[in-house]
Amino acid sequence: MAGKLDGRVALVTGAAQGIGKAIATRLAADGARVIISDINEAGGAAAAQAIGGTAIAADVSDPAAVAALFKRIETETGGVDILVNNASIVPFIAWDDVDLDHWNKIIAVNLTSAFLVTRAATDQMRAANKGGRVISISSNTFFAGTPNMAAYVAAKGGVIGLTRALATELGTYGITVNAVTPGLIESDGVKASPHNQAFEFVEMLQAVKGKGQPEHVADVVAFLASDDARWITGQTLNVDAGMVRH
Ligand code: NAD
Ligand code: 4PL
Repeated sequence: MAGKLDGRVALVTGAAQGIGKAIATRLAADGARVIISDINEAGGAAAAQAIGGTAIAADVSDPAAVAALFKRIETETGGVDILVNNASIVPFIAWDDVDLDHWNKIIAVNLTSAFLVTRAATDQMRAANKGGRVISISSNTFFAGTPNMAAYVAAKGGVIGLTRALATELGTYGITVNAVTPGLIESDGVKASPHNQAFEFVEMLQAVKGKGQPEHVADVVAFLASDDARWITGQTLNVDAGMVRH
């Protein structure tokens, strides 16, 4: 059956588990050739095998690792068409414990990584001269000002800023650049963290009730990756069952 993403090469960072894995699964179901890149080499390999994709392990906050990743993508696929910036550390840390080491680490993994990977991906897209899609996973904590994640919220705001700026500079090459802001999602990472205790409170604020699932985000990312979304760029699509309005 013809898929909406047939013939497209999609890179999803941090896709060994959680929301990234659901995005990789959905893009593969739509026909894309999916590359999973995660710092967790074994987890990335298992996730890729499950969807008939390719795993290329990389720490996306490391410039040398990102350069090596894109060299391999170039030789193995001819270049990426769809980039999903998803890799992240999702901290739960009180402001009193936020020191410079924590700040630098969170900014590196949640914001600088998006710069490094988008830098390389958009160079590759323009060299191939066939347009492309950049979709970055931000967070509705940027709108809500959620506590216990100050550096994370700052980084996620940075991702929205990068999205807005790049849309203008890359639109002329047929590349759209958008962000998605999920609310609380029951991912592998969240299940293993104190955020797992917040579902009751968050559900109270949601217009539509229920526990956010990775697939709720993956379905929206698949839309933004598709031709149906060709007239959408520079936007931030909020995916949180109506918890916040922006
Ligand atoms: P998760 O912790 O379940 O998975 C994150 C993945 O990123 C892991 O596989 C991890 O190994 C990988 N990763 C971490 N550091 C990396 C690095 N330096 N290089 C490469 N890979 C790295 O997280 P999740 O909840 O699925 O979150 C996915 C995305 O969704 C993140 O961008 C997160 O900020 C965002 N988000 C999550 C929620 C939520 O409630 N779960 C809400 C809003 C936004
Ligand atoms: C509403 O991005 O969006 C907790 C943890 N609660 O990471 C998030 C909400 C978390 C969120 C997030």
